[in-house]
Amino acid sequence: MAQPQIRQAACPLNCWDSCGLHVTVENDRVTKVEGDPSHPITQGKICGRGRMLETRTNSLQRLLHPLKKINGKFEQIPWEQALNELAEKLKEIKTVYGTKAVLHSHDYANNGLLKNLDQRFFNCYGGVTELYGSLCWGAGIEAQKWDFGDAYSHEPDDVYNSKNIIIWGRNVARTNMHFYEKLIEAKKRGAKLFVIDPIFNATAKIADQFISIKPGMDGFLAAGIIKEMLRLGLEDRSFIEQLTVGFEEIAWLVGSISLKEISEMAEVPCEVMTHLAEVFAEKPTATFMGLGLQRYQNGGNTIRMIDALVAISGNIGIAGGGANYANLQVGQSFVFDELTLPQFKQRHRQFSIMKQAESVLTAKDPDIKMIVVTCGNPLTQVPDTHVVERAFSSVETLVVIDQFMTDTAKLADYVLPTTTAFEEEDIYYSSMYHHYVNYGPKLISAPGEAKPDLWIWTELAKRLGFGAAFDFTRKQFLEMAFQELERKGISLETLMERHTLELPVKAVPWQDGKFTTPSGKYEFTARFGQERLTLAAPEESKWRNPHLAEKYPYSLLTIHPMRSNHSQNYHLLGGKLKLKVEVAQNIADDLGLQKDDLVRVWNDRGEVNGYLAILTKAHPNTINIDEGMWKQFGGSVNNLTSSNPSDNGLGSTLYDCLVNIEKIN
Ligand SMILES: Nc1nc2c(c(=O)[nH]1)N[C@H]1C(S)=C(S)[C@@H](COP(=O)(O)OP(=O)(O)OC[C@H]3O[C@@H](n4cnc5c(=O)[nH]c(N)nc54)[C@H](O)[C@@H]3O)O[C@H]1N2
Ligand SMILES: Nc1nc2c(c(=O)[nH]1)N[C@H]1C(S)=C(S)[C@@H](COP(=O)(O)OP(=O)(O)OC[C@H]3O[C@@H](n4cnc5c(=O)[nH]c(N)nc54)[C@H](O)[C@@H]3O)O[C@H]1N2
Ligand code: SF4
Ligand SMILES: [Mo]
Repeated sequence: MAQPQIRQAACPLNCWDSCGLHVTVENDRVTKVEGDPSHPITQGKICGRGRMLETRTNSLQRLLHPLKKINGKFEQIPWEQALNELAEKLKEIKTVYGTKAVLHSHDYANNGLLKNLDQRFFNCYGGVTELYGSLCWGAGIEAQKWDFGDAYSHEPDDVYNSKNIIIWGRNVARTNMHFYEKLIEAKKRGAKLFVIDPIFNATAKIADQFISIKPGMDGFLAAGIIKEMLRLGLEDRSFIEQLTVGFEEIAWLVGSISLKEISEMAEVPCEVMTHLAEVFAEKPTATFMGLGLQRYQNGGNTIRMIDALVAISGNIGIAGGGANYANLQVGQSFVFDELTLPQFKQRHRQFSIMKQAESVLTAKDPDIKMIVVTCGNPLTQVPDTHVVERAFSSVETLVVIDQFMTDTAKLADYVLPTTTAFEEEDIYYSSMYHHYVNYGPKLISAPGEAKPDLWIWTELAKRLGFGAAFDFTRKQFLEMAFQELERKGISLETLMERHTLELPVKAVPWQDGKFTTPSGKYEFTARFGQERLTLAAPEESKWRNPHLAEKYPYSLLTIHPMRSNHSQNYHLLGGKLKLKVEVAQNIADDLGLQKDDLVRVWNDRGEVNGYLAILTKAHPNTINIDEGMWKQFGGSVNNLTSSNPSDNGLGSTLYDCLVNIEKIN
């Protein structure tokens, strides 16, 4: 028996934190996953989802062989047959209908850099129908591009320079645990902490002040704070005059509504807005936005209004300040085009990721003949599940590459088993929070016939006549993406040796006052002839849709689960899982509902049944059902959500959702 060895590795999960790991390996098996104490940001601590990578790797539910559905039942087939048949189909589609008849449906279930090579495959094939936008953060990213030119955050330790810290719709304690640790430390060092959220979450519990808000109304709240700031003369005149354009427009906009009206709509008292104006003016004040905040039809405008508040208060480009949302600088360190070869794409069509199902059902010239799903589980994660199910069942060939038999995989004609992170080499980073890239070596062999995604692309490429494009080792692919970094003296070799490296990004973005907008300044105004910054309520609200609001009086949030990364862990948790419907106290009181009652939550799109829990101190008329649940455990809450895109077209409206609720037997 070999002695257990502790190896350094990296968490692959789509998460703010991108942790360094210590993985115990014994006889070609992973037996434990812990934190790597030497990682500069994550410092030896990891969450339950990270520890469960052990269960995920060793699970008896892993897919071990290629499967083909024959007469409605899956049968095991050899890889050779699966690859030959798929290559034949791809050739035929290309000749008869053109390559755009293939849809590549993907998400970002794995943060590995080499996961992007699926695009290399589809580009070399000739270009397929791809998805644009993002269910996750699309509205906010686009909003910050209009305002600043890009979406950049301050480096993690800069929070220790802040006098005030505003956590605006980010569930830090649950989704971003290392930032939570920093918040506790910043508080010890004297910073004041404010949490703005419809839910009194674990982060709210450590706040100096919790501001409860009606879901989707944060743009109004920001406008109210700006209004008070201008009334009290607290704005940063020199920043506004020297470094921005369009201030008159926003001053006019906030002047077009009274503080009282804002207070009534956002359900936040006037004096709270006055106080927050003073807090923002007491610089430096750092604002950390979450992603839940912008999953509304008005999501782009919400983020723009919050950006505007941060700008007007003069908290841009200063240590301890910032409109922190995402940190795209991190990913921009790598040369993606070398990996994905966009120049080989001859034909091209795009569907909105939100509307992918509707688009599949209505596509013409050509219609969709094949869907290939990678790093995604659309049947659980994409809004409006019924339509997704119809669309994904409607095509001639559905191919799903996954590690487990997910709800999406169950619909497939071919299911291809893939490796988990410890069975392949890659590097991992997240453009959400910190700016360290981690190396994840291959630690163990894959079980059964599971193969890396890259192996699958390579084998298909050989059969389709573009094998040369994949004739590289994993290390050579990583080197391609590292070209820019090598020029700056940061080498892949060093990363492989040290396991984590700091990327050369700006610690305090926009400090030089040079923005990457067309005007070179911060822009309160529109870009590219797009809509002006506006004050808009959510689509599903009494202001925009009074009939709907009468029928469905409650706002449904579908936030990220504590113990699972989206749909990735539920089947591994064990025990009897129950779908939990969390409601604000007033709903339980008004409807006479009690804890553990079986309830039905419904709207025109669908329904979900689950057991009631009370959300203490949540904003009135708010309900939450965590996302990611599999059919067998109660079903995805996306049965209820809308596939409409956000105002700027690039984000989802997953939380812009009205429902009703009743007790059932
Ligand atoms: N445990 C766990 N952690 C995760 C993930 C996971 O699945 N599980 N997923 C990872 C991924 S991919 C992402 S994108 C991030 C997301 O990280 P977060 O942005 O922190 O989480 P979300 O669940 O998207 O958003 C939830 C927060 O937004 C609040 N919220 C919702 N609507 C509004 C609103 O209108 N106004 C305000 N002010 N607040 C609102 C919710 O009450 C909640 O506190 O988390 C990452 N980390
Ligand atoms: N209602 C509602 N819906 C949501 C959200 C919400 O807040 N509310 N959040 C949205 C957000 S922020 C996000 S980011 C998306 C996430 O949506 P997805 O990325 O689709 O969700 P996951 O469950 O993380 O992963 C999907 C599948 O990828 C597989 N997978 C993991 N690693 C690999 C790999 O290396 N290769 C391959 N081929 N497959 C792999 C997993 O086994 C899993 O089945 O969901 C969105 N959907
Ligand atoms: S899921 Fe996030 S917090 Fe948990 S171990 Fe992975 S990177 Fe760290
Ligand atoms: Mo996400």
